[in-house]
Amino acid sequence: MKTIKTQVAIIGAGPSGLLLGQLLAKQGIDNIILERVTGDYVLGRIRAGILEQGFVNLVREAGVDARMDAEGEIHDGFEIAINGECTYINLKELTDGQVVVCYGQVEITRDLMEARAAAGLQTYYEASEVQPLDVKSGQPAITFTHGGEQYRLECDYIAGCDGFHGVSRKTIPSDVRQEYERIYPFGWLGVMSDTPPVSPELIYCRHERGFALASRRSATRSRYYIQVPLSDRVEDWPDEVFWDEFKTRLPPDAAARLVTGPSIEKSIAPLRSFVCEPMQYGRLFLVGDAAHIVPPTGAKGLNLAASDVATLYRIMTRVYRDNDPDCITQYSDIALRRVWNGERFSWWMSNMLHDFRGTENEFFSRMAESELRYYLASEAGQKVIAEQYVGLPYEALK
Ligand code: RFL
Ligand code: PHB
Repeated sequence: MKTIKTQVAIIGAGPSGLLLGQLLAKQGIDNIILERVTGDYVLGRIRAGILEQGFVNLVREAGVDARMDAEGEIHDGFEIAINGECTYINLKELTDGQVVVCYGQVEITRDLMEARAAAGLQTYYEASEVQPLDVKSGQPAITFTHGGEQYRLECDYIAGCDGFHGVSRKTIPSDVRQEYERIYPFGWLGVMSDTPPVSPELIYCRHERGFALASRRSATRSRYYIQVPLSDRVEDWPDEVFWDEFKTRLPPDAAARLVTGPSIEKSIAPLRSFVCEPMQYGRLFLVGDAAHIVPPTGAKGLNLAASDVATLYRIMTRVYRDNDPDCITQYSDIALRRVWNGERFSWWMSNMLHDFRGTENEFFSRMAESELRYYLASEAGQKVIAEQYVGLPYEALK
């Protein structure tokens, strides 16, 4: 067994692990990332598209902002449609100037991977049998296999950035770990196509046939979603069938502008709300999807991952720069307060925008539509949506 050493061992080279690694390196904190799959495989996962200002600021702090600034689009607001009738949520006006940036998760991840490689920071891709050990002791370690060789990585701390199916969360004993979950009775079918998007900003649609979202990646690349039953498979949705259904759920003026074309990616994602408490156990910290999942309706998944990264980065900076190891106990409470808020917002938006017929009765459906109409009709209601969509401020350490 080969023994290697670092200060912070990071499991997972998704956006959480890569962003954390880059920020720590900027502070002179040594880190090694272990990733189960190849870099190309990580970049094949098409996920989020909307970045809060807090995320953008962190990417700047990490020094990886050049392409995001050049290619990311600033969105001042978005539309919410109820059966084709649109209300514009003007984020900029409703929140004293805050906006969001539309820039795909794949692009951010690629930028972070390239910056990490350029800085000569160590990542073991295709690391298997990754196993955190002794996380309650003063000297944790991770064993793993890479290229047929067995390794022991000794470290001061472990950041579990390995997503919902990773190994880190399961390292916390089940009598310590509390999990909270809601599974939704439908999924999102997502389609990417090299066609000009129907709208310069996003349109979230509540429609009697089910939810739809018109998003984008650039002036020539569209990202569209529709709510589908959980039993559906991608093969049930040939392109023409998808385009017909998507068009039906769009507001009429957007539908008239819709340009269709071959899909370049098509997948179905289930919707889930999930939180694991606590997010810290000994010297192990859970970050991002390893600790929490939200339905994508509020565009919060990646943004919550970023606020965890911000908190852990500040804590690690204080541990190493100010020699204050006790500050690690603040992590879980600070992270969870923001996580629960994001969970609540995503759950609320999901309830108001989807069709729950089949599992909930018609009364639920009327309540959800009435609630959405109420919030859209008043400036106070729009502000409630806007201030959470742009993202709540990050909490400072004590
Ligand atoms: P990720 O991106 O899942 O990355 C975790 C990484 O850890 C690796 N890994 C391991 N490595 C070593 N050893 C192990 N035992 C390992 N187990 C796993 C994985 O290979 C992977 O590379 O988590 P991270 O970095 O926390 O980032 C979180 C975001 O990816 C996530 O919040 C968002 O993408 C959520 N999400 C969406 N968010 C949005 O805001 N808008 C969306 O439209 C949206 N769509 C999605 C999504 C998440 C999805 N998942 C998780 C299935 C669509 C999907 C399908
Ligand atoms: C996306 O562009 O993929 C996207 C945007 C906003 C959401 C969910 C997904 O709420």
